[in-house]
Amino acid sequence: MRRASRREFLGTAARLGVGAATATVLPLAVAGRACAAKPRRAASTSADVKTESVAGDSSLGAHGAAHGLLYGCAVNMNALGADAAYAALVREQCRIVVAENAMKWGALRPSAEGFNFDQADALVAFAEANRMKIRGHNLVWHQNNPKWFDATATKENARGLLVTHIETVAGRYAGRMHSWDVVNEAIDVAGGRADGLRNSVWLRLIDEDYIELAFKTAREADPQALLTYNDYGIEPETHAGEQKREAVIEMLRRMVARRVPLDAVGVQSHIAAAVSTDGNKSAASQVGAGLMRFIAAVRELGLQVFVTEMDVNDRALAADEPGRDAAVAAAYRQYLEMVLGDPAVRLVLTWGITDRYTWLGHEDGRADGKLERPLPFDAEGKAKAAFFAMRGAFDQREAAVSHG
Ligand code: 9MR
Repeated sequence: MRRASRREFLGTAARLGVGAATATVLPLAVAGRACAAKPRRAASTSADVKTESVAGDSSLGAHGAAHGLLYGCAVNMNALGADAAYAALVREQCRIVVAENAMKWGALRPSAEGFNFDQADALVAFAEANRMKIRGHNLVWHQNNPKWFDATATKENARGLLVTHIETVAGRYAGRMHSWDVVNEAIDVAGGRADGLRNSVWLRLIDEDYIELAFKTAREADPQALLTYNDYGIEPETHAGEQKREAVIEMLRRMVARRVPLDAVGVQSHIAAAVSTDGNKSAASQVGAGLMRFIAAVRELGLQVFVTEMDVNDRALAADEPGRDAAVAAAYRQYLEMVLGDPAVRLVLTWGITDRYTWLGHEDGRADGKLERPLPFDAEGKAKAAFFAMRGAFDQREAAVSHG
């Protein structure tokens, strides 16, 4: 393809919502062993790339599949029902979907006795109509439990509540789910327990074997779904990150030793882009060798690794959009090139797909009040530099890894 002139490039970049500054990518500091051997490429280098279609064979889903990866995103069910362009974008890009909220207790359990499957069923129907796989998120969590739960759950009835919930929910979709996050975010080292387990409502009411009970019940309810332990904070190359990785891997080892039915570990991957004023500092939450050691340890336990909730928050960056988009794209590329270097990683989901519906900013957003730009598509549904960075990272996954 003929290289576009700069003028053409700028025009195309503007149409696609990609800033011209994507041509200059911030140098990145972090190099895990897996990516150190690979030639570095800019997050989005060629103007020609920007003129390509992003649909069909050019989508994230198609490029992932060509390299042994499933790509998909978390779906906002209110948007799916109300915004046709959003639904079309999810359909165009994703080979797998997960409900951002619709399969949590808070959505499914209006009362202690009752279930409301309206939104969850709608997602399953959407996915099946479009031949997408479906991930369930989640069966057991310390957050998003309904109000009646706090008033009703006791040490006497907690096991029954947990088992009934899992049997009913996982049982309803049995045979149709790619995977289930059975237990979400059970480790909290700061809580001070020797085993690092979070002092959650489930731990308090049942004790630490709630985890085993949940996985066993899920396996019985849906023997085909890949059962997953999902957590955040595993990524950073910090002391807290290392402590979290150690506590999670120790818990996984105990589970495997006790033959708890477990197939995969979800590394949520909510990372941050950061300012790189000195040319080599603080990009991408300082991810690196610690995370790669963790992934290798999970692989050695015979488990798969899923990137389950990726996004790149831009709240530390100055306001200008091209600069933010370039830094976010660089973080995606660096992170994905690194983790996709390990053959245990089979699945990449972003937590949303367009900036329009990102969860980021609801709590501690940008100080300047501007919308964050953490996802591959902007609020108008145009592919950003992050899209091309992701696709480039998928394409760089080595043949030996993707077919191994
Ligand atoms: O994005 C989700 C947001 O809309 C909900 O209000 C919140 C509480 O249920 O959960 C968010 O999703 C979280 C996910 O379920 C677990 N990992 C962290 C995600 C972001 O907070």
